[in-house]
Parts: sequence; structure tokens; C-alpha cells
Amino acid sequence: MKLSLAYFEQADAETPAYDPTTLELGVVHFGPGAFHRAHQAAYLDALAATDPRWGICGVSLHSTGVRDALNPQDGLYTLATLDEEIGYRIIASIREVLVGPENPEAVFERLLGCGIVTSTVTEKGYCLLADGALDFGHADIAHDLANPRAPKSFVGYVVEGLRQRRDCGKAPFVLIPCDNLPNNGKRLKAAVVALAARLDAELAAWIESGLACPCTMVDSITPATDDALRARVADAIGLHDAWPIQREAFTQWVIEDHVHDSGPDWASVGVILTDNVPAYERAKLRLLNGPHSTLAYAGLHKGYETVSQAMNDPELSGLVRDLMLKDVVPLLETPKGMDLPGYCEAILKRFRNPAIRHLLSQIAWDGSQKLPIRILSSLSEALAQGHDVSRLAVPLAAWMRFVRNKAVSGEPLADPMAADLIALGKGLTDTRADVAAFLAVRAVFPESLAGNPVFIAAVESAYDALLATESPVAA
Ligand code: CS2
Repeated sequence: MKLSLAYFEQADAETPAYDPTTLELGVVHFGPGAFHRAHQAAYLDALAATDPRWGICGVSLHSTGVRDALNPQDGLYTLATLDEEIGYRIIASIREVLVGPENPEAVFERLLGCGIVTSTVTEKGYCLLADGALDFGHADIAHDLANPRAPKSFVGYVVEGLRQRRDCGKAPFVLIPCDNLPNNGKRLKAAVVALAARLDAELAAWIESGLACPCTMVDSITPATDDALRARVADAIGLHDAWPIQREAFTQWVIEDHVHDSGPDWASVGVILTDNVPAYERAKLRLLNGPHSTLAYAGLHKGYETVSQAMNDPELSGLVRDLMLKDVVPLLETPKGMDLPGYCEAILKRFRNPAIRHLLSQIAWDGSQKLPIRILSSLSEALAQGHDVSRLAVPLAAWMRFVRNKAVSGEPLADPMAADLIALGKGLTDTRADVAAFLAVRAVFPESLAGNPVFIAAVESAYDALLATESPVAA
């Protein structure tokens, strides 16, 4: 039997403590992928037990897969917690999934009726330049300027949704981005205002003064779903679930505290509200995501498949541990109540979690978008303070070899800059020329770094060390 409203109470799992059919669609979420379903939807599912206003309408901007899997299950799915303890929970907070391009009007109707808009559209989904400003050269943004009523980009949907609300005399929704971007709220609001300004100056002013767009930090390790998980969940709960989600037990959501009187009682479900999100977010992006990307590229180089396998290699676990504690921690402000060395040890333990198979190849996606945020941010500060940057250069060199090996093997590279990077990777010759060619990619390496001789020498030496240990298959 299939998981659905008719059968969920028979599942051998924790089931919703509320009647899913009574939920209102108070939240519109863009990008209802695995991370959203593991994280925000689980918090809102907990909230639904006491407040029915915050059911979710998910909006996919590209694929139909989530809609096709979840709508026949009445939006229900299983969240498997795979850690020291294993748990299965049926989540019912997603009440419908729309596919934007199929029916933009339906999305705008939901945007008119909701109170909160959230997003997990990945770093590239915000269409920002390396300096954080909206990229007006991006094809989707150019499209949205020409066709604002039928946009392609997330930012385009937000602008048109807000325009319709203003025209109906309604206040803006609260906009809460949930991707691993520094200052995500500030950047998103600036992007929305910038797009609106090109379309309607008054709308831009209305958004500027009225839109609350808090910064957030989100965290929970969520490997992609595979057939093994589907089989495991079916076995455990006794119902067939087309798209269960897996994650570790740890989960954290930090939201900038802002005045929103009639909003959800976030704190009641464990969300941390603070006026210092940047401190949390910098710590997480640089101490979790930075080491993650380091393990991904350096681990794939050594032939490992998963994070926990890479962590069992003393050289790699030593590298990320030193990178965290010796290179990054000294650069950070400690968020209130947090002990940074303790935070690092807890992250290393999470990376070792043997109960999940978190593929390094999944983390290796979109390196051109992730490395500036996760590694180059620390590296620039370390250089400015005269610290040694040899370890921080390792993930960069390993990414360069990763790109080169994809170019040579002809395997696809998952990256919005794939075409340029593959062309570059095909032409590589020797360390100096290779490193120079990568450092000339301005969308990744700013001029200030690319011209710095200490930085160049560090990357060249890390690159040399990798060449010396490259497996014959890749060479
Ligand atoms: C990972 C993140 O895939 C990646 O790039 O580093 O998805 C990471 O697992 C999450 O940010 C953890 O909160």
C-alpha cells in the first residue's frame, strides 16, 4: 500500500499529531527538494501540532519529479533519521506541490494568500554575481525583465508576487531564504529590490520599505535519496513511499529576530531567534561546509565515495580538523553561547556518522558557487592577517584537479559554469599554467586574490602535491 492520507495511520512510524487536512497554506516554499523536506518542512510539521496556519505549498521551478511523487501521496513522505538512533517519521506539512512553469497563475494565487515565503533554490538559484549583486546578465533574469508576469527565476516570482499583493492592497509576505549563502536575507532583498527597480520604481520603494527578509542559518546533513533508502523505508514503515528523505539527527535553524507579531512561534519548535545570524552563519559555512567541500575534492582524489569513508583516512580527517581549528576558528567571532572548538569536534563526529552514505560527489556539485563562500572567504582574511594559507589552498587545488579530470574523462560536471570549466580543463599542461588558467576565472577568484603571490604559491604547491599522488586512472 502507498503512503497517503488514507493509510498513514497504519505506518510503523511516528505520525502527525494533527489532522493534515485542516492545515492552511500559510507558507509558499520554492525548491521543495530533499533539504527542504528534511529541514524546514519538519519544523513546520512540528508547529502544525499547535498552529494550523503554516501548511506548505511547494513550488518547483524546473522539474516535475517532486510533484509527481508527492501529490499522489497527498503530500506525505517519510523522514528517516539515520544516526546513533534510527527513527522514521511521517511528515504532512507539505499540502501541495506546484510546478511553476506549468501554471504560474496558481503560484501567484498562493503568493497572494500566504504569510511566509521560504526558499531552498541552491546558491545558483539566486542569480547573483560573485559580489552578491543580482546578475542582470543571467539569462533567467533577462527573461524575467521581458516577461515579468511569467518569470523563470525565483527572484522574478517574488517580485511579481509582491506586485500583485501591493495592487490588492495587501502587505508583503515575510521572505525567508534558507540556502547556504552569507547574508542570505540581505542579499535576497537587495536582489528583489534591484529587479523590481528595473520594472517599477514605486514597487521597488514599497518593497524596500515593507519587505522583511531575515537572514538565516540552516543545518542538517541530508544525503540524496537512493533506492536503498526507498527499500529500507518500505520495510520499516510497511507502506510504499515514492520519495522518502534521510538525514542525520542533528538539525539547526537560526533566524534573524524581526518583528512579526502574527507569525509562527518559531522558538516553540526549536528555531533559534537571534540578532546575530552572521556569527552563526559564518561559523557554519566555514566550519561545516568548507571542510565538507575539502573532503569532497580531496576525498574523491583519493578514490573515496562517501564522507565517512574519507573521515576514516587519517590524512584527510587530520587535514580538515587542522583546517577548522588552526586556520578558520582564529578568524571567527564566537556566536553567543557557542564554544567554537566544541562546535568543530561535534561537526567532525557528524561527518563520521556511519549510518548514512553521504556521497562526496553530491557535495562536489557547483564548486564554482560554493568555494568562494566556503573557502575563499576564510582564505582572504587569513592572507590579510598574514597567516599561513597552505592548508586552505588544498581544496582549491583539489577542485582544479577534479575539474580537469572530468574534462579529460568526458564525465559530466555538475556546475552552472560547466561549459567554461570543461573547456579550460581540457587545455591544461603544467602546474604554473594550470593554476594561472583557473585563477583567471574572475567569477570564482577575485582580482585581489588571483594576483597575490603568496596565494598563488600556496595553490601551486598544493596542486603539485596532488599531481604527485594522482591515481593512474585519472592521470
Ligand atoms: C553540503 C551541504 O552538499 C553540500 O554542499 O556541504 O548540503 C551540507 O550537507 C548542509 O549544508 C548541512 O547543513
